[in-house]
Amino acid sequence: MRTIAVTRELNAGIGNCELTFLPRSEIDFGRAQQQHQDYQSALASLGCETVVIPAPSGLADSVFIEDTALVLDDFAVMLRPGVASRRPEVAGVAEVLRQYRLLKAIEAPGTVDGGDLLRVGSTIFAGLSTRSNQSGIRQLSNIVSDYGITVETVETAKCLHLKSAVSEVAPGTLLINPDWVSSSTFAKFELIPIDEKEAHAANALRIGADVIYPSSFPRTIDKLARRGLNVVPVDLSELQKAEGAVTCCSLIFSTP
Ligand code: CIR
Repeated sequence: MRTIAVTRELNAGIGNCELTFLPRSEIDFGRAQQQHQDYQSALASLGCETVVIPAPSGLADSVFIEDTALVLDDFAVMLRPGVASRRPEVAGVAEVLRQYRLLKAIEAPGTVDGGDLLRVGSTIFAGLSTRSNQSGIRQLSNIVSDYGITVETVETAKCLHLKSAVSEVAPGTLLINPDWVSSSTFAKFELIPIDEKEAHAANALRIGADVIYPSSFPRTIDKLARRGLNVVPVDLSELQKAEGAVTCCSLIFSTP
């Protein structure tokens, strides 16, 4: 099996990105491009074949490709992002994913951002957030239930997406910010709390036995390393100004 990482080029208009919890600050486009390049190199160094989709003009947030689709083993679900400005991103991603998977879709009035979907084994935890609504989560649940996958809704309020608050760093081991999401929801898993001085540190991208992770959270990196995890640090400081993180810049899946 090959591991594919689909990414999307950074849009020159990223300075006009959507922002929910952060104030707007200037993004250095050249630096952001270099950081995005380094992120893609990190994916390649871990054995991923990267497929890069061009970014059409006008789609300021298109680099955050995770929010447009959920790729599962047998099919992919094209999502319907919670903000209208991001919905035109979906079509270009669908064109690429249809080469690998049968496509299903979330329809209006449902909305789901991929950042709200945390898959752990046969469960998808779905964040009910400013971006993902009951209708979207219900549709997703109906789509995946035929394939033995269960959807559990998790309320989020203090952060953009569920995966801002919790992500998987090893099979059955979750990195969590317990101030942003209830630990009791994930009681059956091994939990690693982030360092409390690094509120945004719970988003990690697991690629097999390795974890791509922002270099801006050194205290939490120490914690992960002490647990024996192999952390591959990437500097994403410019994309973090756009409320981006490591999971949101790729769609990762296996293909023969
Ligand atoms: C947005 O607000 O939609 C973008 N500026 C950031 C999206 C980040 N997506 C993610 O973490 N899945």
